[in-house]
Order: sequence, then C-alpha cells, then structure tokens
Amino acid sequence: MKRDPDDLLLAAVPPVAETTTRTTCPYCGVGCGVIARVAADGAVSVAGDPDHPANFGRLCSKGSALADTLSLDDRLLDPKIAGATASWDEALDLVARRFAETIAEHGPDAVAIYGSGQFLTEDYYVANKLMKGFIGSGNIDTNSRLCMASSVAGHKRAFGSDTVPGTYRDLEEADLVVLVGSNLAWCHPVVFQRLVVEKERRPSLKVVTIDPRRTATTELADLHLAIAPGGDVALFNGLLLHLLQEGVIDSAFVADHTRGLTDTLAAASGGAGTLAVDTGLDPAEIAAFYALFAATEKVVTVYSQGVNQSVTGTDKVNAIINCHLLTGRIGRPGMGPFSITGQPNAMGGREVGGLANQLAAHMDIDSAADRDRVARFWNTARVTDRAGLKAVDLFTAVADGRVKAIWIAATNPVDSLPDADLVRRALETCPFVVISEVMAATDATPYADVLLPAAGWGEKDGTVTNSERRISRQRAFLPTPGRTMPDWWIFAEVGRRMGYDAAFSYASAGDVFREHAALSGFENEGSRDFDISGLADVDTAAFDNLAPVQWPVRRGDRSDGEGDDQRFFADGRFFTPDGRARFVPTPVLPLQIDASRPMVLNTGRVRDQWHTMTRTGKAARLTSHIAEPFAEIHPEDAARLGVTPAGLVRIASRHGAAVVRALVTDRQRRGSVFVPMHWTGQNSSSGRIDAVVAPAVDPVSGQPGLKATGVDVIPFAASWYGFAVLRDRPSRIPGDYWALGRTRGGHRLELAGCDPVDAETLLCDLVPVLPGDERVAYHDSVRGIGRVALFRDGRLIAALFVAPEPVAVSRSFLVDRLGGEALEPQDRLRMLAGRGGGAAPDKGAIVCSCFDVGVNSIVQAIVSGGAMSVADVGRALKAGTNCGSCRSEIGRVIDACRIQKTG
Ligand SMILES: Nc1nc2c(c(=O)[nH]1)N[C@H]1C(S)=C(S)[C@@H](COP(=O)(O)OP(=O)(O)OC[C@H]3O[C@@H](n4cnc5c(=O)[nH]c(N)nc54)[C@H](O)[C@@H]3O)O[C@H]1N2
Ligand SMILES: Nc1nc2c(c(=O)[nH]1)N[C@H]1C(S)=C(S)[C@@H](COP(=O)(O)OP(=O)(O)OC[C@H]3O[C@@H](n4cnc5c(=O)[nH]c(N)nc54)[C@H](O)[C@@H]3O)O[C@H]1N2
Ligand code: SF4
Ligand SMILES: [Mo]
Repeated sequence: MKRDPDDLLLAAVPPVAETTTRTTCPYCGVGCGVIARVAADGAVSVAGDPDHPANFGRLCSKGSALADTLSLDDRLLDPKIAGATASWDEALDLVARRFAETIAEHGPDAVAIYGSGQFLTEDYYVANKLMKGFIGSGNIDTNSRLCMASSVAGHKRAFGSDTVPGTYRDLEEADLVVLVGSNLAWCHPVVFQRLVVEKERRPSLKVVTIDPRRTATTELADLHLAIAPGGDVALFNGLLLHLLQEGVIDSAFVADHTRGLTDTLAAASGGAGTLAVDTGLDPAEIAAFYALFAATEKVVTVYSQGVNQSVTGTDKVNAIINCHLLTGRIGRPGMGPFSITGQPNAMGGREVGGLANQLAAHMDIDSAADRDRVARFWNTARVTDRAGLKAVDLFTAVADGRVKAIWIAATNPVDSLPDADLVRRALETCPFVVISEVMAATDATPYADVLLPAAGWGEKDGTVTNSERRISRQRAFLPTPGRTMPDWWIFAEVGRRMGYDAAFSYASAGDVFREHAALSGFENEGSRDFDISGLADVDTAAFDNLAPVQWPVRRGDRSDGEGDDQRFFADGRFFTPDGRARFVPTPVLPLQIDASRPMVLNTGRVRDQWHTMTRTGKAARLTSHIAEPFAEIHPEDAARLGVTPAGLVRIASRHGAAVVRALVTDRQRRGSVFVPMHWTGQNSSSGRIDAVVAPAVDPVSGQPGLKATGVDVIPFAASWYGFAVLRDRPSRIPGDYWALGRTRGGHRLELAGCDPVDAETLLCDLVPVLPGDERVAYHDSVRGIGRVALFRDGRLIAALFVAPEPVAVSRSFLVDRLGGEALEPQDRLRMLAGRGGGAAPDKGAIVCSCFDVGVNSIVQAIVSGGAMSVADVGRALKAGTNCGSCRSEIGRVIDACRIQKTG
C-alpha cells in the first residue's frame, strides 16, 4: 500500500486529550526508556520509564531535555530539488532516475549510501537491502565505521561473530570495572549512574579508568591510568603476560574453548620498547592495575572510543579480549569484555549488516553460502559479491570521481569524518548528492542536489537495539510535520521506483521488522548469534506493544522479553568454524602520527551535547553547561606555547585548522590537547575539529584514528575579544572568531578579531537597530573597552562587551537578563556592568543544567551554607537531583573548596 503524504497532512489533527507514549531516547547506546506525554494543548514533556530495564526511570541531562528540542522552526519540512520545494514524487523519481542512470553508465559501484547508527533498524534494513541486494553494490557504509568498526572486527576475530556477550547488570555484579577509553559519566550517563549507585552500596567494587585525560568518569575511579595516546595494546599485552606469570589462567577453558595462545604470547612478549615507555605510565601504577585485575575474578572491561577510534583499534580490542579469554572471564555474571555502543542503534545497524563489509543478519559478504542464502530470502539475483568502500575510502572515491552519486542519511560527514574539508570538497564536486535530514540547514545541506525531509524522533516508529542487545520500540507520539516521512519509507519508495516493487512494498515499519526478524532465523539453526526469529510473527498489535527484549529470541523461545539478562559464551561455544574462541596476536606498534607536529590532538564529547548539535544545540539548558568549543591543554604546555587561560588557540595539522578557546588544566596529559567534536560551521567560525583530524585508518577495521593526530598548537593573536547576548540570531557574524549558542531568551555569542573594532558598529552588524530602540554605551578608548546594550520597549534585546583581553563579564547574568521584563532607565545603565549587584548575584558557569545552578551558587552553599556533600548541595539548591549527570562535577567543586579552606 502506498501512502500519500499529502493525505497525512490533512489527517494530522491537533490532539484533544493528553496522550502518554512509551518510547526510547534517541541519543546514546544506553537506550533508556522514555515516557513522552503530550498535553491537550500540544506541550510535550518527558520522563524516564521506570519499567525499562536499561534505565529504570533514570534519564541524563540530554534525555531530560528532549522536549526542548522538538520545535519545528529549523526543520526541513519539504523535499527540495536544487534548493526549491518539490513534491515527493518529483524528488523520489529524480533520485531513482539519477541512481539508475549512473548505474547503467558506470556500474553499481558508482553509487553509494552513507547512513547512520541513528537510523531505526527498519530504516537501516531497507537501505542495506536496496544497496546490497538490488543495486548490487557493497557501497553502503555508515557512521558506525567511525564508531564501532574496530569492535566489530575485534569481536569477529576473537568470537567468529560480532557478539557483545554481557549485559549492563554485569557492571553491577562485577568486583572490578575497568573503563578503557570511555568517558562513561558523560557519554553513557545512566549506565554510569547505575555503577555509581552500586559502588556507593558496595565500596569494595573497584573502578579503574584508562584514559589520557582525567575526566568526570575518573572521579569515580580508585585508580586512573593516564595512558599515553595509543598505549593500550602495550598495557593489555603486559597484563596478559602478567596473568600468565602469576598463574591466573583458566587452563580448562583455554584448552577446551580457545586457540592461538602460543602465538599471542609470543607477540605480546616481542615488543621492542619497555612497558613504561609504551604506555607512558609509572611502573607502580601499572603494577597496581595488574595486581587488581589478577586478584579479581569478576571483572568487566568496558571500552569505547579511546579503543575503537585508533589506527590500532582492532588490536586494542583483541588485546583486551585476550586477557578475558586467558582467565575464562567471559559470559559469566559480572565478567567479560564489554564494548559499549555509542549511537542509539549502533547495535541494530550491525544486526542488519549496515557496514560495507557485512551482509544482513550477521552473515558474511565473503561467504558464498551466506550470499546465496540472503539472495534466496530476498528473492534477488543481484546480491553483491564483495565488500564496498569503507567510509573514509568512500569519500575519497567521491572526491576522485569513482563514486558519482551519493545518498547521505542521518549523519553529517562534513563535520564528523576526518579530513572533513576533503569531504566537503568531495560533495561539492560530486555530480549527484542526496541528503535525508530532519534539519533544514547543516554544514552538508548546501551540497545536496536533493534534500529529503525525514520524520524525526517522536514522529517515527520502529526499533533500536542498545549496548546490551536489548531491542526497544521507538514510538511516534507526534504527527509527522510538513511532508516529512520516515527514512525506511523514503528508501523503499526509491527502491520501488528503481523497479523493485515487490521487494520494497512495505506498508509499515512493522512489516520491515517482521522480515528482518525472519531473515535472522532463516537457515540459522544456532549457526549465527543474531537470531530474533521468535519475533518474526508479531502482528501489528504485538509490534506496537513490544516490550524491551534482549536477543537472541529464537523461534520457540519466550518472546515477551521478560526474565533474566542473557549472556553469550557461558557454554564456551563460539561462532568460529571449530567453535573455539581465538587469541589474536597484537604486536605493539609505535604511535603513527605526523612527527613534524609535536602535540597529539585527541577528540571526543562533552556531557550535554550530541555530535553535531543539530538537536541538543536547540535546548538552552544544554548549551548552558559548555557554550564554546575549547581545547584542554596542560599548564606546562600552555606556558611553553604561550597560550593563556581563556585565550584562543589555533590547532593545525596538514589537513586543516581550527580556532577554539584554551582551557588550561592539569586534567590533560602533557603533550596532548583535547577538543570536542561537536562544533560546526552552523555555530562557530572555526570549531569544526574534524577539518584538522587525519584520515589514517585501522588496517583491519577501516576505522579512523580520531583520537590521535599530530598538530601544532599556537596562540591565536586576537587584538580584541567580545561577548554578546542577542535576542535574534544574527544573519551575519563579523570577527575572525565566533561561537554562537542558544539561551532561553535568544543567543549568546563569543567573539574575537585581529583588526581593531568599534563596539557600536559591531553591534549594528549583529542586530538591525530600529527607530525607537534605546542604546546605552560605555567607551574607554584608552583601554580598548566598549560596552553597548540595546533596548526595545524597555527590554534588553542585545548587549555587547568588547575588550583587549578575554571579556570578564558574567555570562549567566547577561543570559538571564535577555528577553526579561522591561527595565527602568537606571537599571538599563546597570546592564553595562555586565554582572549583577547584591540583588542579582552572579551564579557563575552552569554546572547543573536541569535546574540552572551555577558554580558560584554551589560554592556559596558549601562555604556559607555548610554543605559538605553532593547530597547537601542537592538539598540546598536541587542541583544534581534530577538526572545526576553533574554530580561528579559538584563533587569536584566541593573538593576544590576543601583544598582552599585547608591549604
Ligand atoms: N554527551 C554525549 N554522549 C554521547 C555522545 C555524544 O555526542 N555526547 N555520543 C555517543 C556516541 S556515538 C559514542 S561513540 C559514545 C562515545 O563515548 P566515549 O568513547 O566514552 O567518548 P569519547 O569522548 O569519544 O572518548 C572517550 C575517551 O577516550 C579517551 N582516549 C583518547 N585516546 C585514548 C587512548 O589512546 N587510549 C585510551 N585508553 N583512551 C583514549 C579520550 O580522552 C576520551 O575521554 O558516546 C555516546 N554518548
Ligand atoms: N574527531 C572526531 N570525529 C568523530 C568522533 C570523534 O570522537 N572525534 N566520533 C565519531 C562517531 S563515534 C560518530 S557516531 C559520529 C557521529 O557523527 P554524525 O553522525 O555526523 O553526527 P550527528 O550530529 O549525530 O548527525 C546526525 C544527523 O542526522 C540528522 N537526523 C536526526 N534524526 C534523523 C532522522 O531520523 N532521519 C534522518 N534522515 N536524519 C536525522 C541530524 O539532524 C544530524 O544532522 O562522529 C564521528 N566523528
Ligand atoms: S543515558 Fe541519556 S542520552 Fe543515553 S539513552 Fe539514556 S537518557 Fe538518552
Ligand atoms: Mo559513535
């Protein structure tokens, strides 16, 4: 049945009564259950689902702010061809025709799809089926290449399948949790909260973090190893040898269920360097970690992007798994290697085989039998017989003209791929670019020949699978706005228009899900780990009501998802041909970066933003935590390089450059800088850090080493700095440096420039001044200080502060004044002070974004209010009492106050 989106528009009637819908958070791989309420007036609110087994009612700051991201103001609501609004028929016909023509002329490998772990499983399944099964090319890859590819490759080498054996509960049942290259507190906050609660209850539970930086996660750790970038293989090789030396081996498990130990031990002991040099760690710290690991049976090693995003990422994964295999600590409660997934459906994407080197349902593209099986199931003769191009290579192929038509969906490669300026050039020259998006403007949309408006979270239906293999429903609770349509529908429509009507005539997401589930069980009989054939017959009602369920769900198994957590490999049976796990030799390689550039650029995430900020950037309370791109740099490096705190730094590789704020801190390792990945051309002049990141990839997985690029760091010589609050988004922002963020009443803007500037002229560039507007100003031309505030009908609509050094006004004070009540004339003048008097104290940088509590308020509660603990601060200010994501930061403020008091 074909749906006409225009009918849907007419059918969308405003809600009349409150509705409550259970769904799943669209951000991280924890996969928290969310209850979304739509009030009769259309207002949306969200709460954690107390019955969801991932979060039991908790949400982090990002999940709690979901309702703030649903406005339609910047959404893409219509299909566009060359920038002009078009009908769905025109747009879909054009995509189908151009793809078909390109294939006819240049072959199927001249087209490609670049997708996303933020697809629902149904979207992913259809896209993959279209490319691998009917277009007949392997050229569908996804942002999971930047995220999970090394884990997938490591799992396959060790287990013969891409299996995450454990469950979240294992972290709570463990006696030792080792977090390698994972900032769990900020990136998987609800799993982190579960760990925090368990450690409070049972202090004997030890936590070790292995990360070049001290992070919010290390606050929980008993031991933090500030490892040298890339030192992980050496560290875990050393651990393997230590375990052997100490006799901490499960000999029966190794003998009966593994292969390859001898070669692996030889490789582990063959390193040229010393452990201390290779890891950059103090031998005593290493010894402490090894002793703890050796002595603790129940150990879970959680790893994330500090492991995967490395040119030795697959070896890092296997070096970790080797230690678990040697000790037989896998598949049992509280034990195992645990690759925690990043995106909400990173796991689902692997199930459908969304990566260029996979086939559907955990089958292998390299296996003739698997290809034949999938071809029979899909009833096609065109299944591709070889892997396609992996993300980094794919965009190189676009740049050099081998790929002539590309369809990008639910990802922002112009910002998130390494060597991002090359990606931008590739799209500029590519003859045909299609982008499926929810937003009207991203850094990629200007290069699209066709823009397809996708339905977003809350508007679309389907499933996602979280880090512990739990499939949950995402359910629509809002009508699809404008002409937006779900991604699976868009892919299916193009498939039909390319002539594959029978294969793509799905009427609903449930139809797609049933087919996916059936394929997982097709001729499986226990040979493949991924099997959800027990769900293949769910009818519409059962699909709508599907409770969170962990796979496998084999036909005949219970299919209600209730019951115990399931683990793989408890029986010692793996998915290799002989059923044995493999030890994989992981030789230590030197860090491969541009040696002519002395600093190592590390990149990653902050607590309250999601990737390229298209959604979290809309929520003022999420921007209040960190409003500007920054570089963490060690004080000694800063001094040596002439970088001043809160000054600007230019970070450059041979690929490109970025300019960001310097955050001088000893939490950073010497020799490294850390820059978040979130800022783009939409909200900053030059914060797109992936323009700087080198495109070197892991030879096994093809995953780029996004955590280590050789860079130069130099102070950015600004002659003036500025800070502004603006009710309206400026259409053009002058200055050599800027970063723009949302606030409740408008926007906040950090600025800097090299050429001299006059504050009043600058303000007029930012805000069209109307007759009748009132301006108050203060100028000190000797000191280069200018302050201007603009009022309309007595209300503050803009204020700008310019100074020759970073402007020291209270951001939170000014942000709160914007869009407030009309002010008396004498109060308008006071705005120029840039901070509140006694009646409006400066609350300082926001720590708790849920309750808008700043650091100064917390310090005051500690110093004058006698708050001694995070709980006391919570009682006094509510800070940290909603999502809890800021509790470790509050703890740090308490510690800092103690040090000041005693020191
Ligand atoms: N707030 C927030 N949460 C998110 C996301 C988000 O955008 N924002 N994105 C989600 C996604 S898709 C992902 S993939 C996950 C990522 O989750 P994480 O992997 O936890 O996050 P990152 O900040 O990318 O990197 C983790 C840490 O790796 C460290 N690291 C760098 N190099 C090395 C190294 O050589 N060895 C070791 N051991 N550590 C190293 C970094 O210093 C960093 O602290 O987060 C998910 N959750
Ligand atoms: N330097 C550096 N680079 C990195 C990383 C790093 O740590 N360092 N991490 C890498 C990792 S792990 C990841 S996962 C990637 C993430 O990088 P991206 O995937 O590029 O980031 P997002 O901002 O999540 O992009 C998702 C896009 O899809 C849109 N969107 C949202 N919902 C929908 C929908 O339902 N349908 C459609 N069609 N579109 C939708 C959003 O508006 C947004 O533009 O970044 C990678 N890049
Ligand atoms: S931890 Fe936060 S971002 Fe991740 S799924 Fe849960 S609420 Fe969403
Ligand atoms: Mo990711």
